[in-house]
Amino acid sequence: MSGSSDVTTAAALATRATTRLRDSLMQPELTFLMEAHDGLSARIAAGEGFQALWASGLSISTALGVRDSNEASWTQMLDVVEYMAEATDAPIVVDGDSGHGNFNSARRFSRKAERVGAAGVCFEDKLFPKMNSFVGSDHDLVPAEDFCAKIAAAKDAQTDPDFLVIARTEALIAGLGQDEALERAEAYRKAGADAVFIHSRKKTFDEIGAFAREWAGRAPLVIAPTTYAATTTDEFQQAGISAVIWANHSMRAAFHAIRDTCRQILHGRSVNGLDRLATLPEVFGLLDYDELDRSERQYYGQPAN
Ligand code: SPV
Ligand code: MG
Repeated sequence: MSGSSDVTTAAALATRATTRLRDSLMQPELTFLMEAHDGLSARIAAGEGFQALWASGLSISTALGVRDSNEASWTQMLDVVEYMAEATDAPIVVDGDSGHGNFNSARRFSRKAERVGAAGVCFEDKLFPKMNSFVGSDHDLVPAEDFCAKIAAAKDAQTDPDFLVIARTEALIAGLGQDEALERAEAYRKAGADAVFIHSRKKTFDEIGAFAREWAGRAPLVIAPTTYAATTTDEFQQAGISAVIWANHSMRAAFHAIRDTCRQILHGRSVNGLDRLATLPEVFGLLDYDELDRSERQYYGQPAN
């Protein structure tokens, strides 16, 4: 890395994570938020260069071995987010589900998310307990006014002016159509949402593309192309999308990697050939074990071993 890019990186990191995320969403290039579900996946994603992270409800729940239906409590979710925030400087948007109750639970969640180091929260307009958007057909929404109260309360609760509150409408997931989705998104924008997350479980980008055309840039638009994965990011950019959440990809990658390793050890009776395993020096490097040595020398004045 050159001297001048060192300076650029240091200057970028000196800016608060909240400000970096807000600035990133406001400029015309796509922002990528990579899913992370613990400190390790957060370190890996940020280390690879993702600008921001998505603390996914689905992936954190899955990593905890529970279902994405508010089986983990909101404090359990934020305990994980705290490890993620300690592990990286990358801005983190926390999946706040439907706010874990009423306006008061939503604002308490949001305030606590900010305290543990998140750069923003995202709430969705489903009932509590919510069910993951890709499971079954039971996706009833709360009345738009109730959800507006959660957004307004969360905005009032933030202390950092750049902290983001993202409103997610599940109107398309619930089969309520474009008009309802647009009406809700507009109401949430007026209630103070900094950005709108429009979700779909269609296999093509069509319904999101149609929404984006009508929305016409009223506020930054966020998507999670889990099912319409064949669409290119250029198409998202041309449609005026601001941010793309790769919502569950680390968790799904880990799922197969862990399972295949278990199978090979159990049935192959050997770890030979498992060359995709991380080496321990790689692991120690990522977690900066050397820093302990350096600090020990600094504080005790002893030579390193
Ligand atoms: C999550 O990652 O938990 C999300 C996105 O909410 S999705 O699972 O696509 O609904
Ligand atoms: Mg979720």
